[in-house]
Amino acid sequence: MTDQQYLEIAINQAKKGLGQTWQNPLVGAVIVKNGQILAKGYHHRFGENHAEIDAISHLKNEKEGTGATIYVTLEPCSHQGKTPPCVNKIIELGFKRVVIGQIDPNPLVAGKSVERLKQHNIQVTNLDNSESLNLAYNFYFQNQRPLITLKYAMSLDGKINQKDGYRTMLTGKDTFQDTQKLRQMNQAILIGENTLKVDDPKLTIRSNPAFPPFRIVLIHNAQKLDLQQAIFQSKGPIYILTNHKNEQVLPENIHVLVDEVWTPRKIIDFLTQQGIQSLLIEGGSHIHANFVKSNLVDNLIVYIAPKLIGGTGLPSIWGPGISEMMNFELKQITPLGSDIKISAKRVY
Ligand code: AOF
Ligand code: ZN
Repeated sequence: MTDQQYLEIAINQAKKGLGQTWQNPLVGAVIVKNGQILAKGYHHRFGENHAEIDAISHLKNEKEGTGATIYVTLEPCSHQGKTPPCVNKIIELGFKRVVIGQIDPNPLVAGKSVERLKQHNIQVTNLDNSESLNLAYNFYFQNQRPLITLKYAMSLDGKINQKDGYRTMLTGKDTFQDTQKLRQMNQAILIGENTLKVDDPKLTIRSNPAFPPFRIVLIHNAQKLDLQQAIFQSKGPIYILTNHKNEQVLPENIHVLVDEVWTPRKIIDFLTQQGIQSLLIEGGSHIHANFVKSNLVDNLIVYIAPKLIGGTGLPSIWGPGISEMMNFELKQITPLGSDIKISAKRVY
């Protein structure tokens, strides 16, 4: 088998951790000696062993590592985090060669392990083919902010409801299922106060994942929250971004952060400090417009329902305008029951 093929196996291992690794990357590893796969492993869950250590733990005997090649989808770590540096273990066991799928963009690592391995005469090959495993993780470290996805459902005439202040169900159950997956793929979800009032959403994932996304709500005056609203009845961290102090006794999952104005840039800076690598914006149209205006949109997910609403409906993006159009590259067009999903990526 070729290096590419072994790394493919490691990539498939990595995918087993999907939904469990929170802000850590998906990583897989395969140990090979004399053309034989001796062990496979992956990062199972946030806080637990890294992929390399998991694979090593599946060797019959650690000594088998001596003279072997380890294929890892991400450069091994060189720092003491929640677990000790994997690069030390690779050196200690006397691996002969390390084949990686990408350099770790985390500044704590960022090429340091490759250097150390080479200093110990361990051969390193970077196949540069594993970036798609961790798009948001890579984006976060390369851009020092989360990857931002704007999502909305609209009619054929581009409206999100029949009238401002009213909830209109536009899309069907297949779209609902898809939006659940989309939430699961993001570490934070943002909505504004109108959406909170009108839709009364829970913003939860019905499958109850181990690390639910942070739910962020922009509320102008959060002095008195309506704790009967569905979002406050469900578990998981909630951050209220507001300009008025709250005076209630709140459950401990609800955090209120006060600032004079919460511009898109400030929201993103706050999420960056929290280590949030991906943000899904779920409405309403004013928040959409503000993020567009601030040039803070990387991906678009638009669900289109085959309906016409006419003149009274609120447009999907409504508020401050922009002088130049934003360009997107179409990534996918997917029929979902009677709806259509359009996925697009920003191009500069
Ligand atoms: C993982 N799993 O298999 C590898 C990682 O806090 P820690 O100790 O879990 O360290 C997390 C960092 O370790 C992560 O950001 C990445 O730089 C590096 N490699 N992380 O969670 C793994 N190989
Ligand atoms: Zn590690």
